[in-house]
Amino acid sequence: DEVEETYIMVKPDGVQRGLVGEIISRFEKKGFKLTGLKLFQCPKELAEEHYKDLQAKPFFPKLIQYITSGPVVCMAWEGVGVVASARKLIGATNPLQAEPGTIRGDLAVQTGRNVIHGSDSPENGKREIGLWFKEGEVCSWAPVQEPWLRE
Ligand code: YYY
Ligand code: MG
Repeated sequence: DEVEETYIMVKPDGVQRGLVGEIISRFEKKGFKLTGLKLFQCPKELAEEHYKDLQAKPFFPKLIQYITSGPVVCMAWEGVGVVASARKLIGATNPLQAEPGTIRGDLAVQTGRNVIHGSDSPENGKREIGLWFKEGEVCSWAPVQEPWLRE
């Protein structure tokens, strides 16, 4: 089992709706390690780079408009299997199809306002943390709960 990193972001609707604490809490309680955290107003160029694989999609301009419409909360989380597990905690892209108990399933109703981003692979986790965080903004630390999470 590999230690992975994932980039998690509360989108502007999640910040505006006061869901930041609730969302961070779900990852904390699961037992993952927070290694980076900041509130940030994203420039258009960064949003376009982050979503560059979706450049050709018809919804791309609206997506960039949405992500840059207010501050986001940028997070880096670390753990064994954290990438796939975070995607499960987040739920399906369309919140109406997301299972109850997931973040999108519990807290959102529309794909265009789905409150949170999570990296889709360990490679993209590294890439996105590198995009959104500067050198020195990601911390390496040892949580005291570690022996109580893993035998
Ligand atoms: O990884 P995830 O966020 O679940 O979905 P992606 O397919 O990577 O799309 C990124 C982002 O784009 C999605 O969270 C909302 C938006 N989007 C959209 O507005 N309309 C679609 N039909 C598909 C995606
Ligand atoms: Mg994606």
